Amino acid sequence: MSSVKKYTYGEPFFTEAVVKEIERSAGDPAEFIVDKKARTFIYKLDPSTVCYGLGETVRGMNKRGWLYISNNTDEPHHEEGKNSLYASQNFLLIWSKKELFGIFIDYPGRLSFDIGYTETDTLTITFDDLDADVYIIRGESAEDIVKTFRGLIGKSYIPPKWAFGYGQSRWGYKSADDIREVAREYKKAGIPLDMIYLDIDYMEAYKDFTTNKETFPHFKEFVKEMADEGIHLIPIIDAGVKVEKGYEIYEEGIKGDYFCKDELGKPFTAAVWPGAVHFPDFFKEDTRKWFGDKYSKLVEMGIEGFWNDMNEPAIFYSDKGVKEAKKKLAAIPEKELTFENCGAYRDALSTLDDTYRDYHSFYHDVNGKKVRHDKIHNLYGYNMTRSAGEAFQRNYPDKKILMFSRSSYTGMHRYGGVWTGDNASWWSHLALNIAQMPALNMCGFLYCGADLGGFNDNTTEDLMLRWIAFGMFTPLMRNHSALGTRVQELYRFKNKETFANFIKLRHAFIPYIYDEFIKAAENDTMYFRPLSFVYSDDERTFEIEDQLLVGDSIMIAPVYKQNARGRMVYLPEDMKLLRFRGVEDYDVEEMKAGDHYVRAELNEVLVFVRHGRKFEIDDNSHI
Ligand code: MIG
Repeated sequence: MSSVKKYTYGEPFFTEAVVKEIERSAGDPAEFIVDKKARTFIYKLDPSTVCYGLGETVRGMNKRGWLYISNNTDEPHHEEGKNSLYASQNFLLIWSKKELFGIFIDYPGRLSFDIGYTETDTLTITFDDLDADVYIIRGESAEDIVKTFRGLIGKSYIPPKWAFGYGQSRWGYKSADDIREVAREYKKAGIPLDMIYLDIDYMEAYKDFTTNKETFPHFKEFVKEMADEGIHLIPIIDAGVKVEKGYEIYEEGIKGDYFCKDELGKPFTAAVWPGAVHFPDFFKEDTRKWFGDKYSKLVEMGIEGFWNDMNEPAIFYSDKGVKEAKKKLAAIPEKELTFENCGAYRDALSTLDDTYRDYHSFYHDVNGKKVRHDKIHNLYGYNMTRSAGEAFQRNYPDKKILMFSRSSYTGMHRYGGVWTGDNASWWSHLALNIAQMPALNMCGFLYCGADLGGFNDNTTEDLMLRWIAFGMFTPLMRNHSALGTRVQELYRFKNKETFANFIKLRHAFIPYIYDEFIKAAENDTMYFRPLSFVYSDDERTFEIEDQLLVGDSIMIAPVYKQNARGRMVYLPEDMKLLRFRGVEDYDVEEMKAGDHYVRAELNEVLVFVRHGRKFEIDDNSHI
């Protein structure tokens, strides 16, 4: 039997994360010591307590032992020391030998989860403002609790089936010819390719919903040309709208009063890629409708998928920031080359992109009420993506459009998926990718994936091979990298044949992957599960963060260490190991429960089939 209790504090903002009416319980949740003055919820952690959840964050699956802050941030360095990434999912599963429950905190402002960080045996949740709905979910098992939570927040977004193919992306494809070259080289190498992503370079001066007439001429025909090659083009859309007289979106935004305002009631201005931009106020229904309808400009040219970026929103700097920096610079004594002055120069400029200041200086119009951005900050990307999702449902009710976003909050999972942003070409980020997937799934985000091969820094061929061997199980399978880094299209490497085999394997796995994905979406279950969710009687499984159950039938144990030719794998039950080198080239081995050192060469993909389950592949699968 599962149960949900809802406790309301202060005046919660209506986030629309929860779609189910739950009656309000009186008092405080018995699980926590609530200190309203300090705005904290405190829970004593048992030595056996494991905490799962929080969506896409740094570190491992068990969130115990670190400080996580829900504060959506354009954070391009996903190091262990970071507290916030792009998204906030305030769902935590607390699981010890003594008890098991979930907590969801529906609060769009800054919220911190000190999970045994300050004091190893204490979980302290601290709110900026105690205006929140707090849900306590109980159930018989972790899966039961997740299912109940998912029932509260509504069904997950389902992308078109072709979006389960393989996509190539890179920041810096400058022209249609660059894109053609990618398509051609993939073909030449015999590596299947289903999508090419268009990063900001396809636009004219980084203006949303424009296409560059010089570098991407005859865009509609170009989209068709690629479609004829079996390739979907997926353009990026950024949150900020360029301030430019005569630019349709800007003019309409001003006329329709669709932008966020500053203290004085003028459209708030900040600098991002296009230079000065205004941010659409996605909390207004008419803004959402207006902006969402603009995606049709590209849909009418044959586009069937998008990725929403910079929607935390990311801000490079603002007028206020520049003024502050100038003032600080002016105060530094001239000509004195001292260590202190060096620090002062640095400090003056480093506060240029102080988003804390900027998020406190613009406002939204929520049903006629002025709400300062920081109070509802974590909802911005959600509402941008919602604006698109609502428009797609309205304008193309019979069509499925691919949509995923960088920033998110619970509720956005109904409108799109997510990618995990600017990771790096590091082995540790392949491990991070593994740990992040089930955490996202718990919170309703099923269509997700990371930049395969790594975004920042230079990749290596072996990292790419291992990452693709894992990425072929993630619903969103995209190779993406940053401008200036080593090129990493699969045809650039020596082992083209292996890469071709891997992508063909992905295709052959799609019937399984897609079925399991749809099952998870329809039944509010998880596509990726930690082992402990299924084998909770086996204590060992709580410590395994580098193996995952994928759907109901299989387990994977990716290799994520350089120069490793295998790894230790823990089998909680007898399983059958399928060792794939290609769609038709695989061995089968029966394996007993327990610890094993399992060889896995760079050209192999290992699938462990659970006892009594089936894993069928389709060697003729096309999408
Ligand atoms: O400031 O559009 O996370 O995927 O390639 C960087 C350029 C802006 C950040 C995204 C990344 C994308 C990049 N964008």
